[in-house]
Amino acid sequence: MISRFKGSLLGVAAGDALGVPREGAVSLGEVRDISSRYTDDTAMTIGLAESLVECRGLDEEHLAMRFMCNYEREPWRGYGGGPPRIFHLMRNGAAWEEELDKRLYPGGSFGNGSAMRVAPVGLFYYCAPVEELREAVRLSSCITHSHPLAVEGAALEAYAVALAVNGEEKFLEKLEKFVGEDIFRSKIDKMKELLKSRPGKQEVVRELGHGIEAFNSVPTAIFSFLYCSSFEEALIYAVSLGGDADTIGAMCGAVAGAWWGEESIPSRWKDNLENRGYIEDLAGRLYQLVSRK
Ligand code: F2R
Ligand code: MG
Ligand code: MG
Repeated sequence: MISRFKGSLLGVAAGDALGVPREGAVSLGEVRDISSRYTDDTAMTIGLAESLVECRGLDEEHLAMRFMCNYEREPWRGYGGGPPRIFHLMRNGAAWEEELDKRLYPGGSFGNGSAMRVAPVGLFYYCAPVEELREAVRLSSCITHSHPLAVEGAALEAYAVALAVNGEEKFLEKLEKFVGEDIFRSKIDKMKELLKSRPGKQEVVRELGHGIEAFNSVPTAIFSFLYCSSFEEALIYAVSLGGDADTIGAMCGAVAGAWWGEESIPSRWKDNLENRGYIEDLAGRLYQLVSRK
């Protein structure tokens, strides 16, 4: 179990760093080695794990402050457009509870920023009732992403991590029962069709998307995990789809690492991962907390 926890958080960092050179790419080329630092995906995942560990559960106020302080310490991590503006508003006195993303986007943000960081919630609630997991995801998302489609994307990703930690054989069936929003349900239907064939990458991108929106990237990351048969293959495949490659890589890595465990991550990747020891330590502390519950 501890290997699955470590695999998931290291998986986020590995997919993120592997995908960085391909972020924004329209071609379908491959990257096989990590040569970059991790970005906002991993930085925010670390913030969420730190807050869960320090508060022994989800405390939105603590989490909002941790996200803001971590951003202020490392603003150069390649954050999306919305979160830095929200953190500036907070620093200038705006209340984090006010769903500040609604000041930036109509109805709030449906970017994938709350799904890319959500793995620690999936780990922490891996054996809790699904409604508890869903509520914790909602609280963690709304600080920066209150749009229902962002919350649903983050919930789907967190649940996928929880199913993977459990080594759930009926993974896709359970995901199908869990999903609430139509756009994600239709992507899961497409995913099932694609898994029956050997689709080209262009077709996968056309059907599932590879964009910055939660609904155009969370299903793609989960598909990449389901389509491949090892951690390494899944991550190389996920980032080869281009588009929001670091984030699709990070979200695929969270699930693949939880499924295949830390040992499945190639050492040539682990050895090159920035802050590997700290990320592993956080995963270990999260595991200790959960195993004492
Ligand atoms: N920002 C990036 N990559 C850009 C390149 C970075 C560069 N390499 C550098 O070094 O600086 N990556 C990161 O951002 C993504 C996560 O973004 P997040 O946190 O969701 O941001 P935001 O601003 O909330 O939403 C992203 C875009 O989604 C569209 N959008 C959201 N809600 C919308 C709405 N209601 N209506 C219309 N559009 C909406 C907008 O285009 C937002 O800009 C990850 O890829 C991460 O890696
Ligand atoms: Mg990023
Ligand atoms: Mg990205």
